[in-house]
Amino acid sequence: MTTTPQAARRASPRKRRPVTPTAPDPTVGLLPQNDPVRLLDPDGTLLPARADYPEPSVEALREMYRRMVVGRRFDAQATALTKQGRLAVYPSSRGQEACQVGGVLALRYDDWVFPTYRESMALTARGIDPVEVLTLLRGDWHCGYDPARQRTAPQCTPLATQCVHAAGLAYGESYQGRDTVALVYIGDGATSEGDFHEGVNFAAVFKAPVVYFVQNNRYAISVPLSRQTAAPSLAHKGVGYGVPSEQVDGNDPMAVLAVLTRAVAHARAGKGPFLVEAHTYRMEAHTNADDATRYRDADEVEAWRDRDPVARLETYLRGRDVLDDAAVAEIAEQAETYAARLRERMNGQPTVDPLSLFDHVYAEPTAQLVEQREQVRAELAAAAEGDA
Ligand SMILES: Cc1ncc(C[n+]2csc(CCOP(=O)(O)OP(=O)(O)O)c2C)c(N)n1
Ligand SMILES: [Mg+2]
Repeated sequence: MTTTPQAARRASPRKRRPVTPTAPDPTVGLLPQNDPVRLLDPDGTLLPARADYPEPSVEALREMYRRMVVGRRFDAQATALTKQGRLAVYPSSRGQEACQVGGVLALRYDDWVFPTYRESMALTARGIDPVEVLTLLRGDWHCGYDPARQRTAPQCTPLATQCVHAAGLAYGESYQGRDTVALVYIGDGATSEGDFHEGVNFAAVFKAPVVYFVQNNRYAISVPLSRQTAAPSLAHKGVGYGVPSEQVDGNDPMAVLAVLTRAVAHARAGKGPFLVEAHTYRMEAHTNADDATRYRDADEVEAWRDRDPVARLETYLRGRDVLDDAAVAEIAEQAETYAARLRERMNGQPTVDPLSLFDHVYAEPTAQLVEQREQVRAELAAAAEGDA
C-alpha cells in the first residue's frame, strides 16, 4: 500500500522536542548604543531630552566652558613654548577640550586620574600648576607634581601601561573600603596594546572602580583608525570582558559630561569598571615633531572645525542666557592672564641638565647606564664645541 509522506507523518506523529527556555543574553547591558550619545547638535541646539542621560546643570556647563576656554589658551601657549625651545615636545589636545575637561569635572577631588602625554590640558583643568604639568615635557626626569597629593598619576608615555596601574590602585582603594574612582585617559591606538586588555580584564574580574575613557581622535600618530581595529567601535571592546560600555560624541561637552558622570557613578557604586569611547578629533599634529599634512587632508580637518566643542557650548549657554558678551570677554581675559603668567614663569625656569636623566634610575648605576651617560656627555661636549 502506498502512502503520501504527509499521511505517514499523520499516522505516526514525531515527538515534539521540549522547548528549552532561551538562556539570558550575557551581552545585555554591556553593549554600547549604536549611535554615540549626543545631547547638543553641532550648532549648539539642544536635542530632545533623554531618560538615560539627564542634562547636567547650567552652572556645571558654564564652569566647563570656562575651563575649556582657559585650557585651549593654555594649549596654544604650550605649543608656542615649543617653538621658543622652552619645551622639548608638546602633544596638543586642541579640539579635544570637551574630553579633557569633562573627564576631570566628572570626578570628585579625591578620585584619581591616570593621564597620557596628551592630557596636559586635563591636568591644568584639574587645578595642577601648569609649570609643574609641563615639567616632563621640558625634558626633566620627574613629572613635576606630587602624584599622591594631586591624586593624579604621572603622564604616561608608554602606551596603555596606565590601564594596569589604575586597575591596581582602584582595587586597592576599594579593598580598603574607600569609594574613590580612577579615571584612565587612553587613545584609540593604545586600545590595541596588551596592557589595555589586561587592565580592563583585571578591573572587571575584581570589580575595580575604574572608568576607561578612550579619546578616539581617529589617529595614532599617522595610523588611521581603519588600520587600527576591525571592531564595530572601540567601546565594543568592553563586552568580551563583561564591562558595560558607551559611545559618546566627544565634541559635545554636555554629552561627555553626562556620560562620564554616569560611568563614574557606576564605578563608585561598586559595579566595577565602565568603558567610554568619545569620538573626537585632534586638530593639530600629533606633536610639534610631526607633520600631519603627510597623512590627512585639509578637508577632513576643516569638517571637524565645524564641530568645535567650545563654540558649541558657547552657543548653547548664550541661548540659555547664562553667558553674554561681557562674560565671554571676562573668561577670555582670565585665559590671557593664565597664559601670560605661564609664559613668564617658563621663561624664568633654569635649563634642564640632560645628564640628570641618569641620576635616579638606580641607587647604584649599572655598567650599561654608566656607558650611556658617558656617550651623552661626549655628544653634548662635541655639540658645545661645534657651537663655539
Ligand atoms: C608601548 C609604546 N609603543 C609605541 C609608542 C610610540 N607612540 C607614542 S604615541 C603613539 C600613538 C598613540 O596613539 P593613540 O593611542 O591614538 O593616542 P593619541 O596620541 O592619538 O592621543 C605611539 C605609537 C609608545 N609611546 N609606547
Ligand atoms: Mg589617537
